[in-house]
Amino acid sequence: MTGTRSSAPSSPSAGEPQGSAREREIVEARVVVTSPGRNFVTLKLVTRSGVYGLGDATLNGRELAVASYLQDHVVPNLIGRDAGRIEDTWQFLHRGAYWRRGPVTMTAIAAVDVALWDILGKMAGLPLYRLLGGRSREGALVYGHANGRDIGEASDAVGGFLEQGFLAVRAQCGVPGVKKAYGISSGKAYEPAESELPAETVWNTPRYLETAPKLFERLRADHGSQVELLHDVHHRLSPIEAARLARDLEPYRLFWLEDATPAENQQAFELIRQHSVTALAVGEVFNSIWDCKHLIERQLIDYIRTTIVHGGGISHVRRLADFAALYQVRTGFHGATDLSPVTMGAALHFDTWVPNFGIQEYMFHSEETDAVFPHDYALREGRLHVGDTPGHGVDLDEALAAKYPYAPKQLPVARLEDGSMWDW
Ligand code: CS2
Ligand code: MG
Repeated sequence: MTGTRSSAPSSPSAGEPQGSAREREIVEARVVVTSPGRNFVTLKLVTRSGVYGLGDATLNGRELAVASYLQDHVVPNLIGRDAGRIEDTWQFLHRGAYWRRGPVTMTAIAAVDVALWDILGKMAGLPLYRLLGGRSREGALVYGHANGRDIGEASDAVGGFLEQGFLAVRAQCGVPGVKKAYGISSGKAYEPAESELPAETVWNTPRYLETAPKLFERLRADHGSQVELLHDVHHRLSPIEAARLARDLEPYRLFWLEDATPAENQQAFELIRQHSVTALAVGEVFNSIWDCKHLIERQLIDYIRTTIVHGGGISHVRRLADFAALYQVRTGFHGATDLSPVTMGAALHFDTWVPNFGIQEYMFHSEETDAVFPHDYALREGRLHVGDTPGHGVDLDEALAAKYPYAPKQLPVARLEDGSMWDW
């Protein structure tokens, strides 16, 4: 899918300063959908000078909705624009669309924003973190995903991460009587969007509330007090159940308890806070500062998870992070495998700069994905390090990408044992 201006990219004319308005003109925009193991949508913006930028536009299970939003409604507005007007383009796509916010819109805006920051970095010859204000730390602390069908298997999986040098690990385990518990998959790598139509799973809150504290009791007994442990409830509890779990987990000193209850009702977190001092993280499904304004202002959470791709890009997430800093809320960006290496690269530059950094989620992409998106970030001793390639440091091999056609896949759904729909 492409949009072009009749004149193709050409070399800058003699005498024009590097990065002039003419050189910065966007002359081509391509939306690339590829499935190297899983679906990814990428936006490529090309300037007259030939410098290009890449932005991730992947929304798991709704990929083509964002691809169409970009192709049909955004790309025609980009051709002929000055790639250097990052803020104005953001405001144009957000304010100017009239229909604001929402995951599809904000993911599309993020793709444009990140591609423009990438172009700025490449034209300036600077890595993205330097454009943002420079390095605040040497590397970004990351957490890996340890899963097991039962507590013993989950503990072994945590041990495996510690052997690889991880300092922080998220742990999930099967729940007796629950088929296909969240976080546990049949294959080796965890990948929830497994089938063309959503897989049906069955949820049982009482069994889960019994199991989760036992998992963490065992993990502390097996692995000691030094490792940072995290856990994701994946939005399944009511506020009072979430409060009970947060209190029951207190002895095991979690780094965070994530998405303990759905957060559309931001006030719900007041109840959890009244009952426990377990640190709370929320926000991977948010896409705007307005989704978490109350949570942050009232200091109801400790970590905000909204990351670049679903939160309107660097320009918006930077505002969110600055706002969160006023309340000592730190970042803990979403980083599951359904966010492409382009998002991971951009997020890591952000993590390298942002003063109120907490942690970064990191799951290994498949070899096929890594080959389609060559990048220069690297894991060393439990931290991810960005390189000094100008821009965000992640590229797209379009010839290889073309070999992996889109394959429709949706996320699972959950029901209670009586058949009622529940939050997955
Ligand atoms: C999860 C994700 O990483 C997480 O914390 O909540 O695995 C989430 O289920 C997927 O990103 C959904 O696409
Ligand atoms: Mg999560």
